[in-house]
Amino acid sequence: MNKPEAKTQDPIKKISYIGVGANLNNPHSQVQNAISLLAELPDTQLVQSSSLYQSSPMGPENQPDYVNAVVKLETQLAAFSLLRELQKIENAQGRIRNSERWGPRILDLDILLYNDEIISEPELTIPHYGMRQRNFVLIPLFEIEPTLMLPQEQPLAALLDTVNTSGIRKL
Ligand code: A4P
Ligand code: MG
Repeated sequence: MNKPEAKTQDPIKKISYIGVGANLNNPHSQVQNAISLLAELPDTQLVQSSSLYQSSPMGPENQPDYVNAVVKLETQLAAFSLLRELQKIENAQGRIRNSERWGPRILDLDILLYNDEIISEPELTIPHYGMRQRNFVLIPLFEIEPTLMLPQEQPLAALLDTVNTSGIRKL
């Protein structure tokens, strides 16, 4: 009877999609570098990454355009551990947090989805609270996973139909 032991050694892998965004200090390289670092996370494999997209800023208009992408990970990290790993990458790339809502940033890494789990803590909300309304999330996500279903049987393709697809272009 070695089944339980085998399970401990091989915890179930979760699929998680990460939204990557940057609009300061050469955002194109910030995003590329972040994707390389995501590929090196412990107990995690990078399955696929989308193209990079240039998008006009959501929020204050007096800030540079963003570069956005979405990455698909397979991970054995718990959701909160994954969040901490993402924050380490943001900090390593020199992100300085200020209080301006939706203000410019060197790098933003958001957990969009984590399997089909729903988490509603202030520190971690999954699905990400803004993902259903943001073309710079939905378009790259659709590029890599066109048949994706969000929790509660919500098809990604149906969400994409509801957003404005102007102000974003593939790089
Ligand atoms: N947090 C809760 N849920 C999550 C999650 N699912 N993933 C908490 C990551 N973090 C999550 O995040 C603030 C807190 O959210 C964290 O401490 C974490 O515990 P933050 O990264 O420090 O702050 P933030 O990203 O500035 O806040 P916010 O409100 O998440 O910003 P948004 O909504 O991500 O907007 N325009 C374009 N075109 N492209 C962009 O990428 N990004 C923003 C940022 C604004 N405008 C943009 C873009
Ligand atoms: Mg964020």
